[in-house]
Amino acid sequence: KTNGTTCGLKEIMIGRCYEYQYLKYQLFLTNQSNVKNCTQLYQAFESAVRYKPYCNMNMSTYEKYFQLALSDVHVINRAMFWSGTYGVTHAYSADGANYITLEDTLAAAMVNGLVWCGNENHTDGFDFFSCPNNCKDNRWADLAFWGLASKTFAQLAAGEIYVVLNGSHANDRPAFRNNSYFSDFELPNFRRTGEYRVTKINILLLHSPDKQVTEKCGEKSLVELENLILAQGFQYACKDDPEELILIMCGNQWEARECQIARHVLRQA
Ligand code: NGD
Repeated sequence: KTNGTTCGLKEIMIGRCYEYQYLKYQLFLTNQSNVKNCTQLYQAFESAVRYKPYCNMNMSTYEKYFQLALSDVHVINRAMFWSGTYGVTHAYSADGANYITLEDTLAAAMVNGLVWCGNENHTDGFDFFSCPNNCKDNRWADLAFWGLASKTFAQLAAGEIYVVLNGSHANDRPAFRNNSYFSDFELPNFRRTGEYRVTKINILLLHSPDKQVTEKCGEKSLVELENLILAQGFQYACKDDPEELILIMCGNQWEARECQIARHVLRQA
């Protein structure tokens, strides 16, 4: 048992939709011919889930919602993916100013961080008390929203793309992991042909200050990933600890030994 549907789900989603289109993101992903009707978008979402038993969901449940929300969008040379690096990736992408993550698209921004589940017996059609987050007999129910979100976003990415991975996981967890959303829903769905094909995949491999370095570029799961990428016909590059990302991480871990070295170097400059 986890938390139930977020209170105010409808108002939050519609409010976020207006904020996204008229304030926050108007420079990046929306143009005037492409403004969406927020009520209509919410309706498409609601009709997929309200009064529906959670464990009956599947990968087509939210198709109409994503079609409406993401039609005509392409993300060229700025799409950024992440796996095990949510915080630092979003600090770096900066709400779409530097790069565009899934969460910077309208479809995902409207619900990121929220919880919801339908319930056929509840008067509201949502269960505000508790949501299952796994269905024994139907793995697809849990993936219905974020699986399709990830797949749809991967299909919009074009040109050079960026993937931020974590090479400091404990307990033998690899940087590139089977069963992650990135490996199951994003990597297989990058476009290989046409005007909007992906040309090159740039891996940014991070190591947290003062944490162990479990993998570097050219090692272990990164070799596996490189082979998959080259086999699909994309160019591959991998960089350990790009400096701009280290500085972001050190902003929150100023006391780490490696960050003190950075501070020392910066003072001498
Ligand atoms: O076993 C799980 C589980 N593993 C991860 N997560 C899980 N949720 C479960 N119920 N059961 C959730 O997925 C968790 O909330 C994480 O915050 C999220 C991502 O997991 P992570 O860091 O291991 O990376 P993934 O590769 O699986 O997924 C990240 C990529 C990224 O490029 C986004 O474009 O997939 C997209 N994404 C997937 C899932 C959720 C985004 C979200 C999101 N915004 O909530």
